Amino acid sequence: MSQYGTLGVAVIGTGRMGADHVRRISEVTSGARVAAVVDIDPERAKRIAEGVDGCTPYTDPAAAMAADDVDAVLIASPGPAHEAALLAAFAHDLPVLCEKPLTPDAASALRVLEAEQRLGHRRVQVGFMRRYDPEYARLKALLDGGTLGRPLMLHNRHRNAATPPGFTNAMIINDSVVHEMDVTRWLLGQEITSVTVVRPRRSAGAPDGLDDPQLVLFETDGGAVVDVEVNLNCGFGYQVQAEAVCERGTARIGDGHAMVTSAAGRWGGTIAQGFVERFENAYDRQVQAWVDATRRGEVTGPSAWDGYAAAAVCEAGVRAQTEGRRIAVDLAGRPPLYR
Ligand code: ISE
Repeated sequence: MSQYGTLGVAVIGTGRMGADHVRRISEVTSGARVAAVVDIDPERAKRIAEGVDGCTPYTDPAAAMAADDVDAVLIASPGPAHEAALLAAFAHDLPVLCEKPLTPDAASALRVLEAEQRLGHRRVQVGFMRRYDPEYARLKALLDGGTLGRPLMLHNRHRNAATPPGFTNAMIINDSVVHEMDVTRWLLGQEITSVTVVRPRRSAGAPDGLDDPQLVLFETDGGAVVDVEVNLNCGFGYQVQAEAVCERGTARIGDGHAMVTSAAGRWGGTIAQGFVERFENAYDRQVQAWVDATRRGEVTGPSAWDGYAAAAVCEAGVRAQTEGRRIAVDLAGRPPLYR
């Protein structure tokens, strides 16, 4: 690819997120095209590739990465397949946008960090897309500006209409609360030092075997306390809200007041029904930022370190859930590449 040429992206995994990224890169993103799609199901890969000009289907990620027209990789396969795909991308020294999780556990995330350090330069952006949501970005700018003083608490609400079949208690932490782990670290610029999980009675709306909702508490190395209501079968829609309580004021996002109607003696708005709808803009901006940075020869956004730190906090979170007590986060030292 020339410096100003179109970036040829291989999309690894064509499930819900992967297929949505293929559509996004083809129809929304500028400066990039989908050069390859990879899926273990050859028919699915072929079907998706047929819909995109000049796109080749593969079943093996390494084969796609070796292709001449592939300049960068978007990993959207299931979490357990990420480590192998990341290491293959490093072997070809290709830039990567990796959907969360970086890998499913802290030990494998550390191996990825070590491999990236052996390369000697950052290659990975992790798909913590909330950082690209305009409301979160405004909250971050406000906190960084310091006019409200230091942040003391962060109240978060993470509500989904319903969980998909097979959703487990560990997934409440690893799939859902992981987003608040990342935004807490990012918004506050602090590391999470411990996790506690408290559970009210189960909602009648929770499927068998799932303890939903839960209240998750983080403490940070900057002395902040953060709570997360994670409520994944609330029935009424998808809501993600955050309120920062600072020394001289508070700031809240996620109320969804983009449009309020008044009619027939009532006022109100609508609630998004899923994360693809609520965060569509954030996904678009995330991929565009990755493509733009890659074409400039830069790596920006959440790093492999952020992916590892989230994995370490998730491990504490799952233990806090099962052991019913406050668990300290076991975090390795931050290597110079990520400072
Ligand atoms: C899902 O994997 C996500 O990433 C969504 O943002 C989150 O709201 C949902 O609970 C997760 O299952």
